[in-house]
Amino acid sequence: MALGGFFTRLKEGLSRSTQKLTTGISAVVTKRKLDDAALEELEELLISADLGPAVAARIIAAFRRTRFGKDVTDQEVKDALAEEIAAILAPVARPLILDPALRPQVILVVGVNGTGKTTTIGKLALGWREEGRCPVLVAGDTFRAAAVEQLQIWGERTGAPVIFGPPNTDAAGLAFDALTKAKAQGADVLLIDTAGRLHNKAALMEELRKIIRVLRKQDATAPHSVLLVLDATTGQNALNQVDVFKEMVDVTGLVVTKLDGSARGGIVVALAEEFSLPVHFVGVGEQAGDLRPFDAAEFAKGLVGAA
Ligand SMILES: Nc1nc2c(ncn2[C@@H]2O[C@H](COP(=O)(O)OP(=O)(O)OP(=O)(O)O)[C@@H](O)[C@H]2O)c(=O)[nH]1
Ligand SMILES: [Mg+2]
Repeated sequence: MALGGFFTRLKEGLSRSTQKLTTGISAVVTKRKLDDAALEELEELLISADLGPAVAARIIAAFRRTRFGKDVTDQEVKDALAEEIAAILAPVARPLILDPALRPQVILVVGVNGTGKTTTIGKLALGWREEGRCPVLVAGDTFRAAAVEQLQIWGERTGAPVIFGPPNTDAAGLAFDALTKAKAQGADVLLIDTAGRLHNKAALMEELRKIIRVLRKQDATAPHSVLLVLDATTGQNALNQVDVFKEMVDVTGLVVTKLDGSARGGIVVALAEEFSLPVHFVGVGEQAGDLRPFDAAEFAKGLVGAA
């Protein structure tokens, strides 16, 4: 798809977040100078749009320096906001690049249940297949039969082999075997799906750590990426999820899904500010083509309706 096409898709996906911000901006700046009261309202708006208090304070301080007491239009405020937001996002907008020297590059996909792990794996596999790479998928969520089936459907759609075991197989053992097979096949990427919910946090931590321990018996550098998938509709809760998973495993990057179903796209800005973890991809729909590399300027413009 052409880049222009993607920007349209991103804008559509972000429309609920955008609408919330733009309606608010119009209400604040219409026929008014950017005075103390207006800046305060703008700050509240940014916080309510999930950008977080630290980001909101920083943006308002910049506005105070450059535009205080001036007559401003909606468009000027949106453009300036987009610029400030893009500057915050730029350092975390880092693509997930496959290292051709790794055969395979092992990617562990983690996150609480329902955030979009399995769907994201399917979308990634499709994208890489289209680039002529060979991904292999592992159904590491072995507790639910439906989880295995869901990954198999993606396997059929993308032509990527899916490695799975009988119900309740040990996920670490399965991952170990999958790595052996993927190596033998000369696969480029091994994408490991994991369970989002175990009976408690300690059990989930033990399971994830065991998968990593076992993989390292074959490849001391594995997993090469640990992707944490976050659901934008959960808003501020996504921040807690990063804290929890960072404690369990060495998260290397984020994927933020369901931006299309949410007015909480600002959470990506709060995540960037708080954790500085790379944001590799954003999900703006359920379809295979709806996972996109994260672009700071595009996202910022889409979010505030600047373009
Ligand atoms: N609208 C929208 N829906 C999404 C997106 N990503 C995933 N979904 C949907 O979210 C639901 C949950 O996705 P899954 O991929 O099953 O999530 P999961 O993390 O694997 O869930 P568990 O296996 O239960 O832990 C599915 O209905 C997906 O189609 C997105 O970017 N936008
Ligand atoms: Mg799943």
